Amino acid sequence: MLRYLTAGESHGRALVAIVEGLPAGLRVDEGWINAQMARRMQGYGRGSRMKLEQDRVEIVGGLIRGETIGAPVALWIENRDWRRDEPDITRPRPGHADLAGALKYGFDEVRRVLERSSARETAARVAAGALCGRLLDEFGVRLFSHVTEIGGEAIRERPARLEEIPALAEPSAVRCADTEAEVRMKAAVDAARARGDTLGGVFEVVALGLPPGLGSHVHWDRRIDGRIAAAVMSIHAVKGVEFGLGFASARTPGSSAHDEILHDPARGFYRDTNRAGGVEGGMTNGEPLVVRAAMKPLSTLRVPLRSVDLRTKEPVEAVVVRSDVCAVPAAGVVGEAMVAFVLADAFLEKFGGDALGHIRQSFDRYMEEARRC
Ligand code: EPS
Repeated sequence: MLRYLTAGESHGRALVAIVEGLPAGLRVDEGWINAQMARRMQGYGRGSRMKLEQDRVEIVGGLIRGETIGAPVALWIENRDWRRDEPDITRPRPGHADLAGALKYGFDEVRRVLERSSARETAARVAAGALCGRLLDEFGVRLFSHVTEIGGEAIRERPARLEEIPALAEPSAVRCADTEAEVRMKAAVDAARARGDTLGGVFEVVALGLPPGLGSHVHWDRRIDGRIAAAVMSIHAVKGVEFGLGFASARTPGSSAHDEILHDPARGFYRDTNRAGGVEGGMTNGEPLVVRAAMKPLSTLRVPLRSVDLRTKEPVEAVVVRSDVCAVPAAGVVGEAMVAFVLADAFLEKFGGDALGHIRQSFDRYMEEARRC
């Protein structure tokens, strides 16, 4: 079983992540992880914190001579904006964890909530997810993400082939593969900033090269789409998750909602469509995994909404702290990390997990059988 924990607060000493369950023999270099960390910091509309931080990972356990040893891998991310003590905050923001967190833990102020509930924590998730992506990369599985909507401005064009998306999306300031939509998205962010508002949007995560049969139909908690949905939904500000056609499948007749099965001796089983988004019956079906997430606009507004002071119970304006105008591009990178974690866990569940060589033998044997089916 693959698992990971994160710890650390937004303005504390550091963020840490521990990933337990990776096989021995996996080559890891900090450069691979730091490249993902840097991608998370980008994005038109990101806040000024990103100018302060470097978000570089230090691997402080679990590697010897650049290879995993089957032991937990410990990651350390310095917070350059480390503040020894910060004033209490008693004016909770609608939309964040502030009020629910204060009620849950019996706080009369929300500093002790927001420090941990901050999206800063996603830096640790990206570091952990990068290790999982490294494992998947060994077996030819490639993950990427792109933005399909910001503030109601949606893409109108998309490349005919999924594989073409990264080359178009990665250089984009909003990580969008449609250059015309990028202009509309950036204008929407500028307009939101000017009126002291924030914007959400939609990002899509794609995994190519997946074997069929990750997850299982036999029990509710083993269905890969349910596990991925939970992981993606756990990302800050995500309010909806869908696969393939997603919610549109509710309005599509069966004759146009499923992917007809074809076979070719060279390719084996394949489909000409992928409305299922790569998952059927709770298992990967060998087609690209396509999952999208709806992200709500960030909760800190320069023109704050109404709130109530936790101590005086007087009507007040919600607190205004440093924040982003839009973080959808960054959330896509976090989405990649969360999907990588679930897929790597399912991969180890199916192909074993002690040493990379053992996994490869099991994987190669299975793929040979699947081709002969
Ligand atoms: C973020 C770090 C945070 C925020 C932002 C994203 O740092 P700070 O609170 O010091 O500015 O900028 O978090 C939020 C917008 C939020 O609502 O939690 C990061 O590292 O991604």
